[in-house]
Amino acid sequence: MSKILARYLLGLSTLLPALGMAAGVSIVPEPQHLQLEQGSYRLDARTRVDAPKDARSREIAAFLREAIRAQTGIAVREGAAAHGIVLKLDPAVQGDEAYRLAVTPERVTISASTGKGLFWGVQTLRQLLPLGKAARVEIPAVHIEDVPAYAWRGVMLDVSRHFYPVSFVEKQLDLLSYYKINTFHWHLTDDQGWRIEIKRYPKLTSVGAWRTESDGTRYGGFYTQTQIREVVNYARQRNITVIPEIEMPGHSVAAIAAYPELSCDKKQVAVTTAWGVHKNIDCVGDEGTFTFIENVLDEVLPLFPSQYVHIGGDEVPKDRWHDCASCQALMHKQGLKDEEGLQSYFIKRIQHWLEGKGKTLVGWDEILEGGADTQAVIEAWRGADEQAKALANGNRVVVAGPFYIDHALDSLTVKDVFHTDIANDSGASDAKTDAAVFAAHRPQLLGAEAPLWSERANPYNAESKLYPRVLAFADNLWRGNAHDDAAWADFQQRLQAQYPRLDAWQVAYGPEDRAVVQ
Ligand code: TNX
Repeated sequence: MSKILARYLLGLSTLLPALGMAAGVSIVPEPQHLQLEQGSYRLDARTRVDAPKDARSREIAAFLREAIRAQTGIAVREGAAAHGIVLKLDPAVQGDEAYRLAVTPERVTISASTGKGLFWGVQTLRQLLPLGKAARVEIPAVHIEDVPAYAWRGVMLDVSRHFYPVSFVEKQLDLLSYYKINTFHWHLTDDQGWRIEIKRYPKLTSVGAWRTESDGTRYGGFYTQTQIREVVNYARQRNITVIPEIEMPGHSVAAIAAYPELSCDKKQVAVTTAWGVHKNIDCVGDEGTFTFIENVLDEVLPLFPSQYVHIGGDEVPKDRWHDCASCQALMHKQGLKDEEGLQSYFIKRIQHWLEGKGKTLVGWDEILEGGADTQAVIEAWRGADEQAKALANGNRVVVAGPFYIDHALDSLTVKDVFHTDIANDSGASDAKTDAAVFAAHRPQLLGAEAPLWSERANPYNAESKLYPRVLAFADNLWRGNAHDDAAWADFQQRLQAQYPRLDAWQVAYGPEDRAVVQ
């Protein structure tokens, strides 16, 4: 018996008695309502997939047909059939990402009011398909009504500290989408490398994308605009929005290495190989800095249809602004109290420019320093106090702090990720006050992101950090309120049943697959 098959059977044998479920019904993230019915639907070469005529529905139907072929070997064709799979746009299924999936012995029906819902219904159906090639397969009869608790379910990848090829990124998009993650935050620039082609500033990639390591080797890489478009489209097909992050005014050494005039002292520097926080930042006192950033963003925006644009804003040491005459002059002219005021001025200026282009700014929680405009979305990474501060200020919030999957597997366990309740954080310095703020501002909480920073991650070990924690993260955010021990026990069972699927895709997941199933 193959290792894959053995593990699959093991997964099922532990699953069945515990949940009283039919073979193969084990879904991550767990649907909000799942009812097992009698019998099963037989999928074979006679099966047809019927979809509405609009472009997105047809694209989703084609995706489903290809997924069935890849997983079972069965080639199902397009078209209506008495005994078929039907995708239906139905306004009665309420919720932007909501869907209904009904599998009966006669047919399979996926209904949703949007293409997003239809697509998630397809992803759930894929999890109901058994693994392995066969001329026909049985899909257990079920009735599922499903909708996510949080609208923003993201994973961030830092491609600056280490570079990841397009093939790696696309494989992750396949996996993230399979678990209904809908946001891919692409951290494209940082001190150690600029990774996106900007035609007007060719040195950003000819210089800024490369660094000389301590052993003398040249390390780097970047994505061309054509590649970026390809990835964004690949993600779109899979229900994932790509949010670009262009870091400013800090974490910009690679940009400064390419164009030293961006810095306050205008000195030539090299792309750094040192991790951490660097004092050499974009110069706020120089108008040329804003011209540069706007020109860069003018090329970035058309590549990303996303409503949101992330501008970083984290870890901005103010030393250089303190020592810079034009920065100090600007500070006095604007009537700003200190350098934090300058940071707030900088961020607000970029924000208003982005708003003029119809976009919404996202920044790390440091953009609250010196005062943030309430229209900005705050990504809270430093803890519950910052999360509370952002909520109380009136901003919408995405929580990242508890989900740093670059951290070691024993310091952030699968269980930690599963148990964290972003709407009721207990890690605050003044937990009581924060709890009240959290409760009062619940609608401003958009969701969360799991960031994979890459100082210690690279294409060879990243999957061991991402999986299986991303599955716990996806389950957490989709369900929203299942954090107790019974939910954890149930998740562990469902997780076991996912390993054969991850094996089939050759995912090099982390060692937590050895977790004991109680
Ligand atoms: C802090 S989180 C950073 C990153 C690092 C990370 C390492 C954040 C907004 N900034 O630049 O990669 O710590 O864990």
